[in-house]
Amino acid sequence: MAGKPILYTCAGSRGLRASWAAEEAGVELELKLLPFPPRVMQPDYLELNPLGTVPMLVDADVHMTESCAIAHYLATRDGPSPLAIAPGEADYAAYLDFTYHADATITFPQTVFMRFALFEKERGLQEAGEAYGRWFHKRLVKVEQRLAGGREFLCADRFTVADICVGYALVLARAVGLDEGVPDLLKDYRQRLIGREGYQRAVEREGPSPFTRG
Ligand SMILES: N[C@@H](CCC(=O)N[C@@H](CS)C(=O)NCC(=O)O)C(=O)O
Repeated sequence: MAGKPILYTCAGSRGLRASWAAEEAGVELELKLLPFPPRVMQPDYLELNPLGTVPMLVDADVHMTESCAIAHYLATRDGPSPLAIAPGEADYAAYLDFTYHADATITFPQTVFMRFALFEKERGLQEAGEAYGRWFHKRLVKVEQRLAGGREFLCADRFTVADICVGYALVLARAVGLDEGVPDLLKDYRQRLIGREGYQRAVEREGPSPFTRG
């Protein structure tokens, strides 16, 4: 495919799943860093992405707005990659399941926590926000059980996009004050992930962010 894919993102947002996957896969991205939240701070972005959310990937006529899907796309854009698990390979179904699980089930309660317990306290819904924080902790059980038998990574005994997608949620948990309820096993797993050069390059490229500081 001609030209570099363009990633519209805010430093440390869920777009990090995409920029991290690109670093791991060796895909060169053009990074367009927007102020947060772009819907307010950069209203002309709504012409490109009416949702106003980040990340958004533009790759020729490809337009994508889901961080986990973008991470998978970038990992496989230039051909099969060990970062993804192909149909027919062992753990294919688990790979899909954990990749989708990362945002739909784990990051979802984190974002409600952030909105009501941190960013919009004036709405008086702080208690509801805190309840979502506790719900996030409960929802870590599936990843915890998966790793409990001594697995280093979630699927196929190797690092994949599923680890990137779940790993981002654990990075976010630490940054926004949700780390107390994160089991030690998952903190160790996070350490393994963020020690990777691909993660460090992606964070460095995106620059400082309240969503990734430890
Ligand atoms: N499911 C989408 C959610 C995207 C999303 O909500 N991103 C947040 C940043 S992490 C955002 O853009 N928030 C600002 C807003 O909603 O205006 C994904 O995984 O990419």
